[in-house]
Amino acid sequence: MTVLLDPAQHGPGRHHRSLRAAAVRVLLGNWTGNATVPSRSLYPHQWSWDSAFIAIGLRHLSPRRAQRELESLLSAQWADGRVPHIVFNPAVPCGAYFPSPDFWRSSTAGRPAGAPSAPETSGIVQPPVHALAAWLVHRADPAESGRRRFLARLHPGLDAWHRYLTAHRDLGGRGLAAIVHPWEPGLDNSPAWDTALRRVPPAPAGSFRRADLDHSAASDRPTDLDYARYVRLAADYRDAGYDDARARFAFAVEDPGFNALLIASEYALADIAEAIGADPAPARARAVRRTAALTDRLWDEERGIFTARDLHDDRLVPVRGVGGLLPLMVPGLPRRITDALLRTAAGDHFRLGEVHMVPSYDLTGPEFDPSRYWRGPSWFNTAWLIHRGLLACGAVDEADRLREGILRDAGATGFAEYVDPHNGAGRGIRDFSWTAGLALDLLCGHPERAR
Ligand code: 9WN
Repeated sequence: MTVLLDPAQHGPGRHHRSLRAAAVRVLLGNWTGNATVPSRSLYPHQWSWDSAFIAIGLRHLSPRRAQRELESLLSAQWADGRVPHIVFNPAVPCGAYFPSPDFWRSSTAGRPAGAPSAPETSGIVQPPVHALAAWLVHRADPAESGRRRFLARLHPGLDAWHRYLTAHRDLGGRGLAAIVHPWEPGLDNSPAWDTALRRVPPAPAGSFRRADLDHSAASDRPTDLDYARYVRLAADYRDAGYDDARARFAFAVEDPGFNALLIASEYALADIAEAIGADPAPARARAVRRTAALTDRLWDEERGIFTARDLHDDRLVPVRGVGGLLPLMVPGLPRRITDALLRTAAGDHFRLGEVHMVPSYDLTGPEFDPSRYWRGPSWFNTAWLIHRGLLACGAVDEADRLREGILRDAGATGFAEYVDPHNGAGRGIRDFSWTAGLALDLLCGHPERAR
């Protein structure tokens, strides 16, 4: 049963205690014995960046379980280094989620690219937040981590993952990782992908059946036309054997959010390397090079935000999305850029501090919709990332206000998937795992905040 909490009735101290208990209940309820599903109904398998955020929350509950969350994800890693965006649970009926394992066919179509023979997985990826998560999990209990040789065991896989993105996904040849499907940045139907997606011929209507609408309101989800294009892109990649050199990508975009998270994770990977006595220099060098490429390629001076670059015409996409604020987390950006980002966050397009959390898309943009998925609603994971970014930039008051807002919205909506930025009404499904995990993390404080 979803529990709704109102701080006005309980007072902040009691509210936080009840919120903590409720968040723990969600995480325990969504644990499958090996990993955590984002949602028992809508997303009944393991998702890549969800598991990273969930582990960040689980570390306060059980560092051991947080380690297993990441270990189980990496045990499905492909031999070419990619970490698939979904790891399917064979015990769940095939039709429970679409696209299902028999659509992706990883163990056969993906075999030449190094997919494991089991479990079945998808063939695309999601943002590489895993090294950051692994480092935070380690820091929660270094003794337990050391006993289980957690970092030493995870390091080769994380390193291979970053090398895959560097070697296979630099489709523009300028030092940034490209996404080849709107599901890859995790911000699936952001208006930032609209122009690139319009070039993709949709899969025929009736050639697939959406399972998402069994669990969520159609007005909160992507349209059928978007879905038909997602299906076409994934099927084309599959039919090219998920081979990045062979595939002809109808959709290829350099996304600032994806690359900012990769940079943050490269620094975490360097910390991990140092902790286990390996060489931190390669990861650090990659982070520095990628930061320069991010600024050269994706900084939009006129808009005061990072924007995506469409590799089909090599032009910046003139859309302000929350992914463009995520570089606030990137160490070493010029102060002039972080100051401009802070102004943009506080200005009319995102109204940080005035609306609920951080809208996924420009509040004044022509496509803004307060309910539909990534086209306006505020999400908890991007708010958590921006909270870290604000702290890193020294905007402590703004960070503290955002933290309080995240906790209020999480409790008031029963850990909704996302919320209407204007009135905080919950949208999508409830008891969503990363909402619970990241709320728990903010409630427990950051052991690394002192760094
Ligand atoms: C497709 C699991 C995932 C998140 C994504 C979010 C949504 C899937 C879907 O759910 O995407 O990957 O079916 O809509 O957009 O960020 O990882 O929670």
